[in-house]
Amino acid sequence: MSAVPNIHLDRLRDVALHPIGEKVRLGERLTAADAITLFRTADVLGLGHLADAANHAKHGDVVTFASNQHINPTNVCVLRKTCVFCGYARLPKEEGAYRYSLEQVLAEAAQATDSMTREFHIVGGLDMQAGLAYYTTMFRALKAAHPQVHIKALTAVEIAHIARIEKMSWTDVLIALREAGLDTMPGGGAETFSAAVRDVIADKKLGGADYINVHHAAHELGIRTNCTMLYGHVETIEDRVEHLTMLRDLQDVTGGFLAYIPLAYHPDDNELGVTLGRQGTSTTGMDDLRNLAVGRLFLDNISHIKSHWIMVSPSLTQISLAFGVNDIEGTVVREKIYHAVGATTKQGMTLDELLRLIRGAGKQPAERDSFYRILRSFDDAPADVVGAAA
Ligand code: V47
Ligand code: SF4
Repeated sequence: MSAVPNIHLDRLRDVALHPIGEKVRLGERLTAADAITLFRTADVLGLGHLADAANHAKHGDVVTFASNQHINPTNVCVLRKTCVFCGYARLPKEEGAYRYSLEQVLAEAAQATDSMTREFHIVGGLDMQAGLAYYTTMFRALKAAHPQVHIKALTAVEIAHIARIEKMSWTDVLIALREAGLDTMPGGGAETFSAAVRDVIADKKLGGADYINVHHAAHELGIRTNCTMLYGHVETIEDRVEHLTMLRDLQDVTGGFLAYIPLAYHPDDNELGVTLGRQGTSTTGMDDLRNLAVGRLFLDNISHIKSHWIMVSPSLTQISLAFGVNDIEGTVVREKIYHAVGATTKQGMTLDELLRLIRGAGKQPAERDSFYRILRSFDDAPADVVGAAA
């Protein structure tokens, strides 16, 4: 589906949104200045209308999810002291440090045998003891035990880490991982690309340009990836727009990004949250909606905008379905990274809960595979607008 966005200028209270609404209707690309206007406008419902119209023109009322299972094989990370926003990582001998053996990974993955899991989402720390062989062995064993399950694994930062410890190029690491079973890559590790922001929140981490370069190398090999932006910490609106511009520019060249997922910063149990005096104070609902809506409008070349209900809550995710979002994080099963930094949401959602959330927004749920192909639609039941069980 790709129709003309149905924009009603009279629904935009902020007149500064009118020329942007015209551009969206005509399918014209938004400028960085437009994105700044969208981030700053007080007319959040007007912004939502634009993002909803752009989304509806692409995807109609369909909202997708994948039946996935997160596996975080190691929380040991060499950047534990310098990624000050992270509450998940540990030094090797620190209390709470863990690194799964192959048997432990397989035991955790075994839940996929009797469930509807179709994707393993595997990310972890930059562990000196988890080199190329750790992951190739893991992926081969997972594929042998669960041949039907797609492996979405390792952020650009983890790929660069493996390349460094193995003294290999990024491309050679990616080729070896693909041979072992890697299908696609998640979008984590991007944080906010601005060098000034990285100096404060992650000064030793792979830089923004190199995050882009690793994804470029993956796309050139035909490995599709997701992309993210961590927001709600010390970044400015201009930093956000610079970040989105870098993602859009790479997508113009490769077309390799499947989805964009804005990640809301959680301030609990991490050094940055203490420094900023933000413990217990997450991003606001309006800012979460703005990030999703601007992603939909500015990233005109990335089809799928995903809301991560674990980070922003199922309720906000449901509302975001009227703000440009067409995909929501799936069943998950067990999540560690955000629950280490204050997420109070459940560790996973059942199929019935996901269906209820989507139908309650007046949308049509559909299960997708990792390449966003629809596997089954659930459009047989009426919209659950009054909140009865699905
Ligand atoms: O890169 C770490 C983030 C990311 C915090 O591609 C934090 O489908 C908030 O890769 N507050 C890793 N965020 C997670 C990841 C991911 C998640 C969901 C979907 C996809 C996908 C990928 O977690 C890290 C970092 O940006 N993170 N600490 C924190 N305190
Ligand atoms: Fe390590 Fe990633 Fe946490 Fe940084 S965000 S400390 S790289 S696990």
